[in-house]
Amino acid sequence: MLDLFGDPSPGSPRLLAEGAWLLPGFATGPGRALLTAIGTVAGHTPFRQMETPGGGRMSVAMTSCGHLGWLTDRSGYRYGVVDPVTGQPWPTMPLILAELAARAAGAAGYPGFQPDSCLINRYAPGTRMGLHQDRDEADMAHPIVSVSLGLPAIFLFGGRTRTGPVQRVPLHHGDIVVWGGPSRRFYHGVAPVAAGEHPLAGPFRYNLTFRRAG
Ligand code: MD3
Ligand code: FE
Repeated sequence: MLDLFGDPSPGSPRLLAEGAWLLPGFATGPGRALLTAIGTVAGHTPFRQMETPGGGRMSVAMTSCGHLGWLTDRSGYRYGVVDPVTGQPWPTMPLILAELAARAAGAAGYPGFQPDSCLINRYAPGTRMGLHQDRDEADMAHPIVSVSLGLPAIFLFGGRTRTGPVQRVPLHHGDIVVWGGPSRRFYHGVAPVAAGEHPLAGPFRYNLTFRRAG
């Protein structure tokens, strides 16, 4: 069968870099339930395009669940316990999300991962994320678990410096990447998402990023 959205069955883990594992299709089975959980979270705390410290606006729409949510505005990047849009704490992390993240981390060799933050990124066609490092978390020893859903994207994965070679890794619906060890500090980004229609997610790519932020 012609499958435009990648292999729906889990594949063998692939080492992308020191400490970074691609788990192909690890989240394909629960994909529909994960998208439902995203909808529930977004019903409480809507997707928004946040302002950057430089005064631009992010093309990616974001929201969060769990104790801490990632924020950017004119005063900088940080984690916070209150959603500035609702004035309320972020919604509790749905159990299906927390359990998936812990299982994926365990499968990649990081047992006992208990995320306190899940950033939900929503990419419309044409949106991208420039090369950056994730360094707003208190303890960088914890891994990051990233779950891709909906439209595919090309993930850009560099090294310790912004310049230098960049790996291009296609990520499909249901793929999980666990970033730990040295790779935790590597530069990374997402190439502009191509237009399309995903059977479960419609015209969007979603990425869940689980972190121990506090
Ligand atoms: C590699 N999100 O939200 S997740 C982000 O697809 C972010 O939405 C991208 O980068 C997305 O910060 C990529 C994959 C990812 C996340 C964290 C990393 C890759 C990483 C930290 C270190 C190295
Ligand atoms: Fe990142």
